[in-house]
Amino acid sequence: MAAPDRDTITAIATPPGKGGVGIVRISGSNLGPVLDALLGRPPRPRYAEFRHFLDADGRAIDSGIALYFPAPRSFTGENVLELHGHGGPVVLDLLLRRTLQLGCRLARPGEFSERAYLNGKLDLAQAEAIADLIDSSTEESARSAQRSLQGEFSAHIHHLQECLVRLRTYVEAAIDFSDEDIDLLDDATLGHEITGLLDELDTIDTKAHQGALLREGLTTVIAGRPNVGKSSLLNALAGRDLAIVTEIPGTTRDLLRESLQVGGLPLHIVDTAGLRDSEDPIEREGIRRARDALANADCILLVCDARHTEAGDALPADLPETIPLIRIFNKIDLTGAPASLTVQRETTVIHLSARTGEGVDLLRQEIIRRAGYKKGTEGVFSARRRHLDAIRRARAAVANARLYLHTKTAELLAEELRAAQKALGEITGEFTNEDLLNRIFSSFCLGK
Ligand SMILES: Nc1nc2c(ncn2[C@@H]2O[C@H](COP(=O)(O)OP(=O)(O)OP(=O)(O)O)[C@@H](O)[C@H]2O)c(=O)[nH]1
Ligand SMILES: [Mg+2]
Repeated sequence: MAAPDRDTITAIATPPGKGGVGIVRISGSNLGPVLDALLGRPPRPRYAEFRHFLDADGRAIDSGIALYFPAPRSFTGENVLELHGHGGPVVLDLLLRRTLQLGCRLARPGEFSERAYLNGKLDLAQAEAIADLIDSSTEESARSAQRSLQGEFSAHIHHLQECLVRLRTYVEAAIDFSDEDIDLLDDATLGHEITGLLDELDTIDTKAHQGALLREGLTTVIAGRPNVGKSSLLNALAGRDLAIVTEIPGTTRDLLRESLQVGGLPLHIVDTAGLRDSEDPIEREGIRRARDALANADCILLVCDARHTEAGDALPADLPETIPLIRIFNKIDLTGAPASLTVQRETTVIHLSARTGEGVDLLRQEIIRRAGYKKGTEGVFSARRRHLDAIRRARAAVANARLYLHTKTAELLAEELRAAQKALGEITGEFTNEDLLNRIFSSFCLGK
């Protein structure tokens, strides 16, 4: 399939600053005039050629390696030219301006990858993996992004989709022949296949969940009444003196964020202003921000003073109920109680001392356990929340399909299988709307 005509885009592909080599990348349907004007004549395809990069008067702006990849065998699937010159901001800027003068347009962030996707060089999950690989903050997340980029994640999704297509064909046949004597839905293999599909969706969910955790980390918000030791707990978890700690209630007003790694899991901890009714406008704003942070948390650490268990029992009003919560009784050094982890009415309760550090390790382990993070899970893919969401929707649809198989409602069964296939298609980009594509690619860096 030939790529549709698109205008020519240009960008500096190397990071800002000075370096040995700087690269300008150009992609478009028709590079002829640019090649002639900039290089005198087109370079031999796929060979590194040393060339002068010329300005309008035929003088060299810089010289270096020109690499020409004619369509469709290029990153974007279009004609691509890479100019590897010297990595100085001024010389690269001159070269970029020259390409603009020749009619190229400055690429939007992620536009090269977007074209690669639109021209079928990559699917959406792979394109996202490029950004994830570049953004990786740990070795493990880089490896998982590489696996997704190589197409391992997409291959699993395609396999599931093929199973769904097979099942749908079978079920649609059952609907078509429903007047006949044979009941196709009675076939035991159909039930087996659906169960097998659910198992596979569970496996992929686990791997994708680990990948999403590695990529995005876990946002944990520390909340509670003033003076209970929230900032002290942040400092204890971070292992350094980040937040101001005083005996004055209402010390913290702004949100304080710190990213750390706990056993390989990226953990974003947010310390907040103590929750109480306050007349002070600054503190009130701090409390408003605290509530915002709470609403977006993956996990809440609700801190109380171990000496006031009664007051601690009263949850601050309108704490989001759906977010997992760990209840912490701090300052056990003042009560003499030992550090402990117990489960009370389905809530984990940890007694610790932020001052002495006793029990803080129990909390670290509990956060990792809660996140469902297992270091060293085999074959983790880099995945995003939108992938997890799609996998879960597909799983729910297949689970419904199984119910409809039992009740022999073939039309509804077929409908659920169709919904599952559509949900999985969102991952690889077969069913994706324009808005989502824009959102995904605009988060890429420039020149990618
Ligand atoms: N003995 C003891 N004191 C603690 C402990 N944790 C915190 N404190 C003290 O309690 C006081 C309040 O601590 P902070 O960490 O500022 O409390 P906070 O919850 O952040 O308070 P606000 O920011 O005002 O909401 C300080 O005097 C701390 O030294 C602890 O584990 N043991
Ligand atoms: Mg504080």
